[in-house]
Amino acid sequence: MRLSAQTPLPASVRAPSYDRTAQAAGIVHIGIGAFHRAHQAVYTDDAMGAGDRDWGITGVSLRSGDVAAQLNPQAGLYTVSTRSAAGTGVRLIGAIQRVLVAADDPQAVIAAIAAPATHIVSFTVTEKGYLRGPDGTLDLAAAKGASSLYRFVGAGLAARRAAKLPGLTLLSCDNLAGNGAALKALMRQYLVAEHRDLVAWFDATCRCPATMIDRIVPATTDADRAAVEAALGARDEGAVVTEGFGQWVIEDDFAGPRPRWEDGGAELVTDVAPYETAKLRMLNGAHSALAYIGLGKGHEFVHQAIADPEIRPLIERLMRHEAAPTIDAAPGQDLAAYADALLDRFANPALHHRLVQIAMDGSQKIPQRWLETLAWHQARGQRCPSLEAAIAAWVAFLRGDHPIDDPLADELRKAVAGGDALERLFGDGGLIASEWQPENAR
Ligand code: CS2
Repeated sequence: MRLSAQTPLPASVRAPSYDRTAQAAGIVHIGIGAFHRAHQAVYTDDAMGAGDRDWGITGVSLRSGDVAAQLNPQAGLYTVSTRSAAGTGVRLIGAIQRVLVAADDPQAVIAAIAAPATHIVSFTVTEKGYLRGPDGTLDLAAAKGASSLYRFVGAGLAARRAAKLPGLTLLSCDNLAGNGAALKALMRQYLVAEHRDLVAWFDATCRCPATMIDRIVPATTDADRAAVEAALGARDEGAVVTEGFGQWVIEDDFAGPRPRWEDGGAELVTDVAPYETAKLRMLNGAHSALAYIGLGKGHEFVHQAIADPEIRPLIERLMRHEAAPTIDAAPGQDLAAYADALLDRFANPALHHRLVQIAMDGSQKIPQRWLETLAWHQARGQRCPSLEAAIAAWVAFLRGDHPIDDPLADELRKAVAGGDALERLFGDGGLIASEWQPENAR
């Protein structure tokens, strides 16, 4: 039997405490993958559970119909399982109302963005979804393509302005450095090219706050769905599995109303940068290093790689001695304690987080995870042995006899074929624009 609003739930499973059918949709979320369902949707469910109203989420997949097929027959309902050594908790989330597939029904997506009840359009489209060229500016040809977020947001904003509706908050929840400013600059570049008449209105009425988003969410497996079915007594095709920990730090700069996400534990601050930089360089930097070094040594999961006595000291050094010194900590932000907590999270034996999941899209992730740290130290005449080992492991991974999941896969394969791989990847005019110059790291 498929999960539905009528499914009798076991007492151990917490369900939404609010009337789902009485909520307007205040949020359109583009990129409705597992991360969003385990993160922002849970904070939004908490806000509505605490009495805030009309923050239902209209999910959008730009291309694939998979999530729509998982969630729509379940009226948007799905479970989040939190797993730790102590056991598993299961909770039913009601914040998502429906899922649209932009490739099948583009007008419905534009109409959702242009709806009067919508105040926020948020994004988890992964690094490559921002369609940046090598210099970080918008790849305009790609942005005009059928599955570009910019097309839908541009058309939705045009419809709002025509209808004299207020502007929107565009909320990037991806692991880009300065994600709010980055989205704003890219969106603006698109509008200048395609909707010039909207630019002044966009500047005056829309906002793009920065966010630091954090929760480890492995891809759901068939075994995970079977475990949820056993616990629930119903089949949940949209189930997601995650850790107990979650963190969301948001720049408090919204165009209009926003959910009381602080009711779910989100932190609203004036400057996200110290949190975002620490997260990208320490957590994500360590993750990518664990992926390439761990795969090179035959490991499959993060918890196995961090338990390897040859890898763990290298990861500790990366976080504590290479990444942490580059970060201007906020008052009260304790980077040593942060590194301790990250090591515990990586070691979580109940979370089967595949290293290959983290290894994908290296060309899009490595600049903000490793290269900024390397450049910081290089400017001070210092080396980073752990990050240099991670770079060597990435090159070895790219040379390996397996498919490379990366938008630059072909170019990367060519770049690493010869003896000057580092130069062709990171040097002047290399594939990956970088302040870090590899000349002394060969
Ligand atoms: C990971 C992230 O796949 C990856 O690249 O490093 O998805 C990571 O799990 C999240 O950013 C944690 O918040």
